[in-house]
Amino acid sequence: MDEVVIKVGGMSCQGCVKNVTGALSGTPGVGTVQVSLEQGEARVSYDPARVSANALRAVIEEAGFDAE
Ligand code: 9UX
Repeated sequence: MDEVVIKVGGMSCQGCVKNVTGALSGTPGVGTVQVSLEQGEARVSYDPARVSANALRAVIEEAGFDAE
């Protein structure tokens, strides 16, 4: 597993955190997901054979937030 920390813009409550977490967790190839409202970032472990860091950014954007 690789790990990436992606800056996430636009999260303003824990509901946003839950939405971002759910979008990432539901993506094939994703392992652990830790999203911090305070830090405004998502720490994601993923299998680089199945998904890329850029694809993870796209997932965050599709959920309605800004990614790095
Ligand atoms: Mo909170 Mo976030 O009510 O999209 S869920 S602002």
